[in-house]
Amino acid sequence: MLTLAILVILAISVVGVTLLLRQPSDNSNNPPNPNYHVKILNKQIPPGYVMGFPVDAGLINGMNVVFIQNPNQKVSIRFTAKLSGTVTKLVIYAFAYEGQPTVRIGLQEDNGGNPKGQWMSGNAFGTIQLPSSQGFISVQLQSDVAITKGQVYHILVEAAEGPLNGTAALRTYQANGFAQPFNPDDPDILWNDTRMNILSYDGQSWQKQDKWPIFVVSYSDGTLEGQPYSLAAQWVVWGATYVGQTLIPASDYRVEKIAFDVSLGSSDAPQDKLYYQVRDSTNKILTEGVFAERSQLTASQAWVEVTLPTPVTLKAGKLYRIIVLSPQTDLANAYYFYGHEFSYNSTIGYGGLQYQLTSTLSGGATWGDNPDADAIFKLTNAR
Ligand SMILES: [Ca+2]
Repeated sequence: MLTLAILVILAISVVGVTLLLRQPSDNSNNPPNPNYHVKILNKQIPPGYVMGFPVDAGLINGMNVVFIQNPNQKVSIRFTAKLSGTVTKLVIYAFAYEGQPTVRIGLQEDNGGNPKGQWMSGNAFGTIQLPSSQGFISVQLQSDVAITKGQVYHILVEAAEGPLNGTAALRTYQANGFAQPFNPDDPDILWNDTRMNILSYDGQSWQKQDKWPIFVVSYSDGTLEGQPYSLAAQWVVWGATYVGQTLIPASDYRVEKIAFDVSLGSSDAPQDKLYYQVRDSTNKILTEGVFAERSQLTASQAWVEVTLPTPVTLKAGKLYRIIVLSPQTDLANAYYFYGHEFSYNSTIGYGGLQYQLTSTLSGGATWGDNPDADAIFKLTNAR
């Protein structure tokens, strides 16, 4: 079993590396989709306040899988409903590891932390034969079901045939982050869910896996909730390729510390150190400096935090880019910059479309924002 998991992780990390070469789109300096409503709160931000997208401190790398090999085994994605509504469809990230297994995916109520053992509405599930290609799997429920904000539910996955014709695999994050990335009340922060987890059943008892789940709940009115990323990925920083996060904060901040999750890449030692910049929507550099010396970094991803010489003001509703660069380094793969991507739906990723991973291949002349990805980052308000 361990060998299987490692093979899958290796396969997934190969996918991650190919993404490094993805070309940014050419929507330079445009704010996100103008049809998207930008939320402005103008909340009073206290000194020392920290915000950003650290799921699990951002340091646990990679993906994992949970297997279902026979009808005794089940997997649950436990979550607290963020919304009330009528659920019509469930989405998970699953595939056939071997054979052509057919699984049932549905909703159950909670009973003391575990699934209750019966489908809501009698048949609030869908059945699907999993493909061997990895991807989001969507099932329509046989019967729609109302769920209530604040209540705990389980998306239960089990064999729909006996014996199971193969091995089903659910992809999860290794990270024990228990949050939905998008918080409709305040896009600047995560929506924490202390009850979120992955549970697995071996035929005897339920066990918590402490993994960050991948799932989306779709309501009859078209709204969605869940954790829509499916890939822990890295982007390269070198030469004219800079990477960072675009943000349109919902409140005013006076930022004095910036942190990203970075590492040395796979090439030889970079010639230049890493620098940071904060730019506004006109591409003007508001502040810049050294982000990390080469000697500070290793091949393992780690938080690097810098204190700005003078705090920089980020105004609610205005677009900013916070980026890292190494302009005198001419080795591709010199530095890696980490984030999460392949969002099932970009509007329920971290910060919705107000926050997006950004990159340039032209030394900052034009920028391409990536609605389906967000950097791992942290900002601290001045004290
Ligand atoms: Ca986002």
